[in-house]
Amino acid sequence: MHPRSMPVKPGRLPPGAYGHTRGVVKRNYAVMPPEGIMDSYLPRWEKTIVRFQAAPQLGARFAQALLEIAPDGGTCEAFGDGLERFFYITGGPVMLTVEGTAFPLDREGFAYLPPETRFSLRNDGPQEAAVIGLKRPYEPAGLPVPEPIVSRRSAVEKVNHNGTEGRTWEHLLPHGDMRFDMEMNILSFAPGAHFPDVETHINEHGLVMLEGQGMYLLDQDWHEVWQGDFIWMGPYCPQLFYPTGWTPSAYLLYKDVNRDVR
Ligand code: UGY
Ligand code: MN
Repeated sequence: MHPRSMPVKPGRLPPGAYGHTRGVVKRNYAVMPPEGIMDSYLPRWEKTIVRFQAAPQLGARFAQALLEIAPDGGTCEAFGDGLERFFYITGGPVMLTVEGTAFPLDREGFAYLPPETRFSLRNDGPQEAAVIGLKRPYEPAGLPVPEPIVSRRSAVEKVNHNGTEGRTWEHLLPHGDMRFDMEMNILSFAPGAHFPDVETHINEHGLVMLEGQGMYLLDQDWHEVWQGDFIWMGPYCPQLFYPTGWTPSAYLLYKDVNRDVR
């Protein structure tokens, strides 16, 4: 078969089209298609490929990675590092143990762990599991530290903040609760729905395309993005998304919130 007639995995270039990528890293944003994010291996993560999407080395103030956990792999992570964590399962099942209580989590399950939480995340199943893992230093605000949360996407209400047809938020963490210094939201767009304005804000974002595809304006540049892509948006990066195609689009979005500037 001629290489150009071979089936192409979505997001991949046809064989022979070497040296081309949709990936870009700029001062205040980055677009990373999954196939180009290289593998790391960490001491306390057994049988796990860690694909770092965001890290302080990029300019981000959080770290995010796609964790590909083989059967019988995972972590009993270190504590006492002052980091809060968020996990979102994109391919399960996995077993999350929080302070001695075990929670089986399947695709679209998620968890928030405040700093100093004792936990383990293991793949006890027969297939590879995939988990988006985010960590960052918790910023205290003179309020009680939040409790751990373990839940699933289907338990979260879809809200429409602006009364705009076809555009919804799922707030995976309690919205407006000042104990939290971060939000994790799923934003969904029916074909044709988009935000009215290009937004520019002090907060940064880590974004994973969960469904569909679309065009993202980042700073002055338009980028085509698909399911599986990662985007980092630094503070004050002008941004706008509109979906393309006939199916809904959705992305998981990290945002630092609820804290004053220093
Ligand atoms: O909440 C947000 O900042 C969101 N509207 N940003 C985004 O989707 N890029
Ligand atoms: Mn935004």
